[in-house]
Amino acid sequence: MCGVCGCSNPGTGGHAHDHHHDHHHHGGDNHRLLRLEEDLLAMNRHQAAHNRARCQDQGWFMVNLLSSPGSGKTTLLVATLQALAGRYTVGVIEGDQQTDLDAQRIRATGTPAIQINTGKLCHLDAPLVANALDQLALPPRALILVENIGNLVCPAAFDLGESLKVVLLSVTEGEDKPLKYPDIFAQAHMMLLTKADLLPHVSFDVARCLEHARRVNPGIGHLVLSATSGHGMAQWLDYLQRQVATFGNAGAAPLLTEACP
Ligand SMILES: Nc1nc2c(ncn2[C@@H]2O[C@H](COP(=O)(O)OP(=O)(O)O)[C@@H](O)[C@H]2O)c(=O)[nH]1
Ligand SMILES: [Mg+2]
Repeated sequence: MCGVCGCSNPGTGGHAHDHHHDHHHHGGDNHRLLRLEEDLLAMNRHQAAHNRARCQDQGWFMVNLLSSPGSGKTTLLVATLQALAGRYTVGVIEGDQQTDLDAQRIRATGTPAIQINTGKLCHLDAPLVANALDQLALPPRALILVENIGNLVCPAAFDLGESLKVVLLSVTEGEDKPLKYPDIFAQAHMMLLTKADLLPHVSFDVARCLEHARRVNPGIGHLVLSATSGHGMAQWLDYLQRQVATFGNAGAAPLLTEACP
């Protein structure tokens, strides 16, 4: 989150927001902001633990997709849903500050989607996801794909109760991003280098990017793919299905639907 202003608490402080101050911040204010931030994160952790327990009870495998805006999250989701059609019961939670454009793209595949509009908030949090889970009302044994708000900073601080964190980085964004925004790469299980079809046209060193990512997270997985050309999609789908199967084997019921061939 915005560590300076507590951006989910309008009016508590400030930068780059449209509230105004007629005073200077003093030590006391900073202390109060820090307390607010700690309280907020503690509250989020508490709700995330509830979400995780609920997913475990229901046999729901929840994936959190994280990236900057435009890296290709929705395009990858649509391609994934089309490729996996009929294999799983799936629900999607779409986070954006405004509009339900992404939810519409998802629903066009026949998959139920809940759009969360966060307004000024720059990340999804666990209470918002709990509410979306209520609305999705999925049956037991389902796959839940969450598209977080496009942002490489704030979503890193908010556990949603997911089982898998996947960070997308498109090859047009530069291989230095894991070093510049280490928190999100440090937490992710998997890094997807997207828009691989553009590699011939941009200066992006895949090996270097991987080296940067491993510097902040030695255990991070990686795949190079393009949702539009299909390059690497088979590996991504295979990875996702293996994660789902592992989750099933770890105690929750397997997620394959009756309709699965
Ligand atoms: N060339 C190319 N463009 C892509 C690819 N994936 C997404 N895009 C484009 O990138 C833009 C942003 O994609 P979108 O999925 O909306 O990104 P999001 O904001 O992360 O959800 C759109 O114009 C997509 O058509 C890809 O694999 N290759
Ligand atoms: Mg999107």
